[in-house]
Amino acid sequence: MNKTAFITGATSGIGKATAQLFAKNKIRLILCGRRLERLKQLKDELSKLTEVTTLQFDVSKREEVFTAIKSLPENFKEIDILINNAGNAHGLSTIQEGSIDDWDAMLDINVKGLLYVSKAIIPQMTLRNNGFIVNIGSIAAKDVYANGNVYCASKHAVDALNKAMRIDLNKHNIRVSGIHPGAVETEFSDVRFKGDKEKAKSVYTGYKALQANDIADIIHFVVTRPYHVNIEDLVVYPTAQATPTILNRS
Ligand code: NDP
Ligand code: 8X3
Repeated sequence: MNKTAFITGATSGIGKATAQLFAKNKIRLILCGRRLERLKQLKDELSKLTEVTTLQFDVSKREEVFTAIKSLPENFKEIDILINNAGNAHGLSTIQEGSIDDWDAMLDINVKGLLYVSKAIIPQMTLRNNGFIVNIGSIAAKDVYANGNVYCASKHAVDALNKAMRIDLNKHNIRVSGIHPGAVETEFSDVRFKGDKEKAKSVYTGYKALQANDIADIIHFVVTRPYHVNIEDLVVYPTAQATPTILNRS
């Protein structure tokens, strides 16, 4: 597959697993994240399989996003597939006790970051009337659970933007898909609980959570359908999870 994919949040979890699977399938890669050392390691690993370039930037910093994407080498400027994956939950508190810094982080990264990256990449897609955008939402985009308030709001916004993109980009022949995972065992809970490893680990104990590779498989399936097929929206839970809060840990 002689395509170029731009993956945000490629330094960990779902983004990294997607980069690894795309590389095996010879998709050229633009890997993004803030942690430079991880970007370098991943580039070394995946360059054995496909062409790779990296961009270090914070998706929530508007200038950084546009400057980084503008700096892409000429042979990487045509992007076929955008995976809007970078994001996290910050904190898990009631609305009355939540931290405003956490709220800002989630809205700036999960919503505005996705918008900035999309705004920088969409023009070369509309010009070519060709492209594929995959937005990583969450079950928190479909449902709201206790203490999830602002994270759920940020992912509901991703769901709305996913629908809006599909409508506005329809006349440009651009495919837009939303993928909404339940519990995936990544660094997600480390970030949510600010490095409290015990608390993070407890999220995934007593049942088999989804693994990053499971979501990467689904993303790869979605982007490799024939061009006339657009998988609009996909919600995926671990078998042990029925809703955000009903988990069979037996
Ligand atoms: P990880 O914490 O493992 O990965 C998050 C990735 O996002 C990292 O590569 C991180 O890179 C990047 N990132 C975070 N903040 C920024 C930022 N400000 N600028 C640039 N990159 C950033 O979590 P997951 O892989 O689980 O999460 C990926 C996506 O999947 C997120 O959107 C998350 O909301 C969603 N999701 C996760 C679920 C789960 O249970 N794990 C379930 C449903 C959805 P770096 O730190 O290097 O910048
Ligand atoms: C991550 C899954 O249930 O923690 O989006 O919101 S959940």
